Amino acid sequence: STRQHVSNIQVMQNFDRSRYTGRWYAVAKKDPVGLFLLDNVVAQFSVDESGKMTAIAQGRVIILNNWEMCANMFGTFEDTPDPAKFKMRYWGAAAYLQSGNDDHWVIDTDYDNYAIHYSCREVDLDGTCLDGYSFIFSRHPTGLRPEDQKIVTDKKKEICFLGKYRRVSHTGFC
Ligand code: ODT
Repeated sequence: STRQHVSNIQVMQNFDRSRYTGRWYAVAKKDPVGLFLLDNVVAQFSVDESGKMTAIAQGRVIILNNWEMCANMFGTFEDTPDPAKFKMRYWGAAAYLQSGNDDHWVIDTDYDNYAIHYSCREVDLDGTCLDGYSFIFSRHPTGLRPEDQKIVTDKKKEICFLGKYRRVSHTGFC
C-alpha cells in the first residue's frame, strides 16, 4: 500500500463540535516520539458561549524519569477552514507538565460511541508523517463496541498507524 500524504488524509465530514462534547475514554493510543500520557486517559470536550471548543484531559504520566502522577491538562482549540481540523494549544496544571501546540484532527466519529483522533507533529520531506500520535476514544469506559471495531481498524489503516497502537488501560489511577 502507498504511504499517505498527511495533506490527503480524510477527516470527519461536517464535524459537529456540539455533538462531540462530553467525556471520551481513550481505549488505544499511537505514541509520538517522547510520549507523555501513558494510560487512564480521559478527555472532556466543551463548547463555550462563543462557540469555541475547549477540553480538559487527565492521564497517568511519569515525569522526571520516575515520578508517577495523574496529569491534569487543559486545551484550547483554534478553528481552521476545515471544521474537523483544529490547532490545539495545551498545557498542564503544573509547570513541569508538557505544553505545546499540536494539530488536532477528528478523523471519524459517530459522536455516541467512538472517535478517532489524529495529530501529525512533523511532516517528512515526502509529505508523509514523521512523528505523530493518535487516540482512539470510546464513550464507554469498557471500550469499543464490537460493531465499531472494523470502522476503527479501517481508519487506522488510512492514517498509516495500523499496528502502531497500544491499549490504554483504565485502572482507576486518575
Ligand atoms: O501523550 C502524548 O504523548 C502527547 C499528547 C499530549 C497532549 C495532551 C494535551 C491534552 C490537553 C487537553 C485536551 C484534551 C483533548 C484530548 C484529545 C486528544 C488528544 C490530545
